[in-house]
Order: sequence, then C-alpha cells, then structure tokens
Amino acid sequence: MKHRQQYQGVIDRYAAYLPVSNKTPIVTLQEGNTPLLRADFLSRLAGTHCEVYLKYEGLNPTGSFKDRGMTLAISKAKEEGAKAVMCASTGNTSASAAAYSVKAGLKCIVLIPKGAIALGKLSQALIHGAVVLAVDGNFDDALSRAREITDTHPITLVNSLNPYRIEGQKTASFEICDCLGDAPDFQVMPVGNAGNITAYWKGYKEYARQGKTSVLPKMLGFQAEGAAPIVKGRPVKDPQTIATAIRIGNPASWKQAEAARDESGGLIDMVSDSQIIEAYKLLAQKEGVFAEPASAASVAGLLKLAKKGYFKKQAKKAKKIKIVCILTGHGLKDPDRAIKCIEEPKVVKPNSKAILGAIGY
Ligand code: AN7
Repeated sequence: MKHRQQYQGVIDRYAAYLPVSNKTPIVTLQEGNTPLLRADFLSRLAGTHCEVYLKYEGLNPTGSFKDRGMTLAISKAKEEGAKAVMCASTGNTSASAAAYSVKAGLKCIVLIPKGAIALGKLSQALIHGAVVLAVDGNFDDALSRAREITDTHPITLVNSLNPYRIEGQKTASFEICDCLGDAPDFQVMPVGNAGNITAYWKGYKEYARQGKTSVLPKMLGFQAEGAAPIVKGRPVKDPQTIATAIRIGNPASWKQAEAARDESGGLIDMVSDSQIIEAYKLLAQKEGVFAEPASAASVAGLLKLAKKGYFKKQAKKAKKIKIVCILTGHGLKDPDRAIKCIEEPKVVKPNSKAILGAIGY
C-alpha cells in the first residue's frame, strides 16, 4: 500500500497564510479538516433555490473551533518562551487552552464564570490539569481580569484578543473554499465574543486577494436574544441565554464584527432561546448532527431569515445559492441540555415482552 503522509493540522496545511517560520515549534492535536456536510433537510426548508452546508467544527480534537486558533496561539507562545498562558472562557476556549498547553508543556490558568459553563467543557479543563478558577461574576468580568493580569505579568493571554487566535481560526474559511471550489454566497454563524466572525471574514478576504476565490460571502451573525449587545448597539450588563457559550455582554471584537457585517453586506441579528432549542433538536433529529446550543444559533438564524424570504430575494437566476452554517461546538459538550429538552427513557422490566410492548410490536 502506498504510504500517504498523515494530516498534520492547520498550521502545517496553511503555513503559507500564517505567521510561522521554520523556527516555530508546531503544537498540534491535528485540528481542522472538519466535515462540510450537505444538509438535505435544511436545504429543503430554506427553499428550492438554496443549498445548505454544515461546517461541523464540533469534530475538532477538543470538540470546538477554538482548536484552530489555539494551535497557533500556543505554538507562538512556546516560540516566544512563555511559561504560562491564561484565558477567560465560557468553556470551549478553556478546554482547548488546557489541552494544547499539555501538549506544549505550558502552565494553563483559566477563569470561568461561576456556575455558568457546560459540564463537558469544565470536565475537559479539569482533566487536562489546568488551574481552573470560577470567578464570581460573568464572562465579561473574567475577561477584564484576564486582560489586567496578563498585561502586568509574564503570562500570555490566549483569548481571541491574541491575534494568533484569529490567524489560526481563519483556516476554517480556507477549508470551506477549498471544499466548495469557491467561497459560499452566505455564511451563517453564532456570535459571542466576536473573534470567530472576525477570523472567517479575514480568511475569506485573504483567499480572494490570492485569487483562490472569485466571490466573498455575506456574513450573517446571530447572537442570543438575552445576550445581543451588537444587535442592540450597547453592552448588556447581565447577559442571559441557555446557549452559555455565547452568554457574552460586551464582545472584545465588537468593531471587527461590525466591519465584517458591513463590508460583506451581511447582518447581525438575534434568535430567542426557544428558536435555538428548536434548531438544536432539528439538527439532531433531521440531519443526524449533534451540535451544542450556541452552534444551533446559526441554524436558528438561517431559518429565521428563510421564513422572512431573505434568501429568495437574494437568489440568483440559474444557480442555487450556497449557504454554510458554522456548527462551532459538539453537542456532547452540554449533555444536560439535551436531556432537559427531550423525554427521559421509559423504564421497562428486563424481559422481551415488556420491551416489545413498549416499542409497539
Ligand atoms: C460553541 O469559549 O467565548 O464569537 O470563551 O464556544 O468567536 O466568541 C466561546 C465562544 C460560538 C462564539 N460557539 O464565538 C469561550 C467563548 C461556541 C463557542 C462561540 C463560542 P466568538
């Protein structure tokens, strides 16, 4: 059998587009290269003129898109001689930072909003041996403290304020373009701290500039109704949503998110928790894809816009329009939520008759 070189992660694959040299020690868990699934049910729902795809970022090594940025942020921290890194997190960043820090041999400190992160994410940060501190406040408080401390101490901040995080995360847009042969017409995604929309837009623009693509997508971002500072035009003091990953009231990359929206001719809107749950269940039950609630905000947004006839207005004559929804994190991150919104299993006696009765045979 012919030996094929194993995939080595996003830095190896896209080195030409990233701030690395042959001196950069590449710290990777082979993130990236995630599936771009054609979503048949969602395509039908969105309308005959639409082709909907799901970028399943939950299949990254720690279960979220954060790994793309973390491989670069941690590699550069290592290159620069850092001994410790810190982040504030609604969960996924901390899981990713903790894992990549292990791989790099760095100390990792994470600040999480007390009682407000999903169980799977907390378990990851803990099992990877990060120093986990639950801050008695929300994410925005935790991020402010992380910024202060890393400004004045020899600890590297690995939140998306770290430009290497954005650089790494833009590789997701390269993958989408490489897969479709061009950029999609629309990209729909959740917006929390707004690093990811910033990263995708940067990636799409760079690929277009390099002549790799001929179009730029319209960027469609969705916040949760109770945590929608960009939509409302002012910070939200006490953000609330069941999508804990995007429970953020004062996004660090606010301006860049608005730039992505405006330069692309897109929009940033919001969806309610019940719309998020509906999309979450639909993804699992009609597409076979389990994504966490924050990720389902993208599909909730897609459906909201489709219902309004937004895509119909944008349809081109002969060609179907391509829409990519980003599913940022795996459903297993937040198992409690799944169990809460579905009926618990029926208990049956341990005999076939009882089981057959229960399933209607
Ligand atoms: C699943 O982990 O902010 O708009 O601290 O985990 O780039 O913040 C997570 C954010 C979307 C929003 N989906 O992305 C953190 C954190 C999932 C997420 C977002 C997050 P950004």
